[in-house]
Parts: sequence; C-alpha cells; structure tokens
Amino acid sequence: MKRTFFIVSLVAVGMSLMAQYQLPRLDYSYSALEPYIDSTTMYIHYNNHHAAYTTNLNKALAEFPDLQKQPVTDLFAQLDKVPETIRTSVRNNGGGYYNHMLFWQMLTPPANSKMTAYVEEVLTANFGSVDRFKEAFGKAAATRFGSGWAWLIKDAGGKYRIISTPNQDNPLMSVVSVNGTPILALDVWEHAYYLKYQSKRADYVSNFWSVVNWKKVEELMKK
Ligand code: MN3
Repeated sequence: MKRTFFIVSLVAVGMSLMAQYQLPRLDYSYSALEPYIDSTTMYIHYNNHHAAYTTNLNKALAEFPDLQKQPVTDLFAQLDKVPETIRTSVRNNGGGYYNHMLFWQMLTPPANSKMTAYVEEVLTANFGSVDRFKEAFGKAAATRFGSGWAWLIKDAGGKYRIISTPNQDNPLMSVVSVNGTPILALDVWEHAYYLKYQSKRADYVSNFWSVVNWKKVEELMKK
C-alpha cells in the first residue's frame, strides 16, 4: 500500500515537473472587478476555463519536449511547423492559455482603472479621440460572431489597429491575417459574461471600460 502511494506520488511529481505551463496567479480577488465583472464569473472563468486550456496545452506538448522548451508565442508564430497531430490543440489551448493570461493582466479593480496621459495621447493620435477608439473597439467586440476576442494591437510598423479573432486565435498566430503585439484584449466568449449579462454582450463591452488596467496598456505600448 505504502509503496504504491510512493510510486503514485513520484509519477505525480514527475508529471508536474514536465508540465511547463501553469495557471498564472491573479493579482486581485474574484470579487475585485464587481459590479462590472461578477465574482462567480471570475471564479469559473479562471478555475475552470483557463485551467482547462492550461492543462490541455501541457497534455498536447507532453510528447514533444523540443516544443515544450520553446515559448508558446514562438509556436504561434509558426503554427504550420507544429506537428499536425497537436496543431489544433496548440492553437486552441495554447491560445486559451496565453490570451487569458494577458486578459487578467489587462483588468484591474474599478478604483485603479484610470487612463494615463500617455495612453490618451497614443489613442487620440491613432484614432482621433479616446471615444472614437472605444467606439471602434466596442464595435469589433460586438460584431465578432460567436466566440472570440477583440484586440488593440501594434503592428510591425508601429501602427495601432483594432482587430477581432475567432475562438482562441490571437494576433501572434501565423494563421491570423493581421499580426501585431497585443496591447489590449477583450474576451467575448459567452463564458466571460453570460451569468451576469445573458445575451447583452454590448453592456458587458461598455462596462469593460470601467475595469481596464491602463497602466498595463501603457507598459505594453512602450515595449
Ligand atoms: Mn475566456
């Protein structure tokens, strides 16, 4: 009995050492984004959805130690080089792992969500005004059919653009037509808002502006 337990423990430790990707720590509590994003949604989104993408990414890569060693963003950039048997899983679960990691960092409690002068300047220069930026981003989020993400990205030429992607695709992926560095992301999967907003995605999108971590946005703009 004891011996079996010991072996099982060793296998468990071995598996967790092999697993490269881990659910990142949240910098705030599940209830910190209330009333705009509710506590139950945050709990389920993080512990069920994000955790599942992370576990499944590790599973997909388990038999490919060379790929495990590469940053997942390198795999996104060359998805066609990822073995066909795991390509879809790396795209969906790798995307899910990475996109949510970014998303949590781009959110902050409402009291901290204050736009910085630098971000205001960049958005005004690129989109005419902050309101016009929000309108265009909101439209990308509202009109993404089915599940996906809205993004503010900085392309290779340094130009800021708003795009949306289906499923867990992101602007770093070779399969996505417009590439760039993610600056701001919004999850518009129903799992991100349905408990509180039901079918009113537009209300979720407009409330998102109350919990954006603009300091993080500035940091990403300056990278
Ligand atoms: Mn999600």
